Amino acid sequence: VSAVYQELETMRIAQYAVGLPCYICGEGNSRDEELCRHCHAPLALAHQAAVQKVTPQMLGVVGPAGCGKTVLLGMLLDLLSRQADDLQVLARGAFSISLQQSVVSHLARCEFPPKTPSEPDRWNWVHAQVKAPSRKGLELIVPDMSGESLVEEINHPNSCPVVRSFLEKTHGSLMLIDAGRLDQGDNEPDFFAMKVLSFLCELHGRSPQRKLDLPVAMVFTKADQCESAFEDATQFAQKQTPGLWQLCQQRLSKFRFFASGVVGACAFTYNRTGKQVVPLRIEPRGIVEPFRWLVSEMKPGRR
Ligand SMILES: Nc1nc2c(ncn2[C@@H]2O[C@H](COP(=O)(O)OP(=O)(O)O)[C@@H](O)[C@H]2O)c(=O)[nH]1
Ligand SMILES: [Mg+2]
Ligand SMILES: [Zn+2]
Repeated sequence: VSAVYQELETMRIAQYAVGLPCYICGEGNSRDEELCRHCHAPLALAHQAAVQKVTPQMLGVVGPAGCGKTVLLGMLLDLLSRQADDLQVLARGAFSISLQQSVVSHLARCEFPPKTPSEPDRWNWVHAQVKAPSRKGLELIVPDMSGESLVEEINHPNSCPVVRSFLEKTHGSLMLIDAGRLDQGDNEPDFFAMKVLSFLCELHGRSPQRKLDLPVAMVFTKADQCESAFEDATQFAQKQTPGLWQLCQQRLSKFRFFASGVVGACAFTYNRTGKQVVPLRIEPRGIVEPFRWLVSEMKPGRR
């Protein structure tokens, strides 16, 4: 005969009564928890929001695995936290620095950062204050989500609830599209972007007849591999992502195309795990522009 020990449910209910609602999914948590037990978002977000006057807004960074979300986001934060420019970000909480630190330290060693884990409890989240001439007192929450989780949630609703809870609350989105793949004749990035855009419209309760007013910056990443995206991102979109281009016209009222790249040159090495890409020169281009546009388009205090 084996004994079964079971936690008393009433204990949990007692904890909820004095507990902390998660800032992302709204579920109750005990105060000493670090991550939300329902969606794995850091509870520090809720602690910080509770003592702040300004309600933070959510910015979604979406795209399939490997399209360059982690690198772009880390680089963006690094550029904006150092520059004495009119646009600046200030990390709130130590956890908000991890992403930037990981990306920058890997690039400095001529490596790309490792793949983002698909488990939400291992993602990096950023909570930052943004100083911009176009917006006073903007606080942003940005998770570095994994592409796999986004696909999972789109294909199997509620399999990764944090993706849904978060994207429902977004005030703006950065949609990343791999220009390197498009340039090689692969149309998968076009299909993926269309799928994500339709998902965003559904989440924000838009029927096909009504346009979504959420600003979406479409960024062609790895444009260092195809200069034509840098020359004219809009023309590149019309030519290389005709499906997405059409859908944007029909479903969005605020969108713009951009191109970005973080490296000047790459080399390739081969080892046990296969082909490795080695960044040779770090030359960020077009990283800040999409963000600057989004910040100026995001309306204060909506949703
Ligand atoms: N040439 C080039 N390659 C990039 C760039 N950004 C990312 N990559 C490549 O794309 C891979 C995936 O990037 P990552 O940011 O981890 O993608 P994520 O899965 O969307 O977060 C990296 O390991 C690099 O090989 C870029 O700006 N230029
Ligand atoms: Mg990633
Ligand atoms: Zn939660």
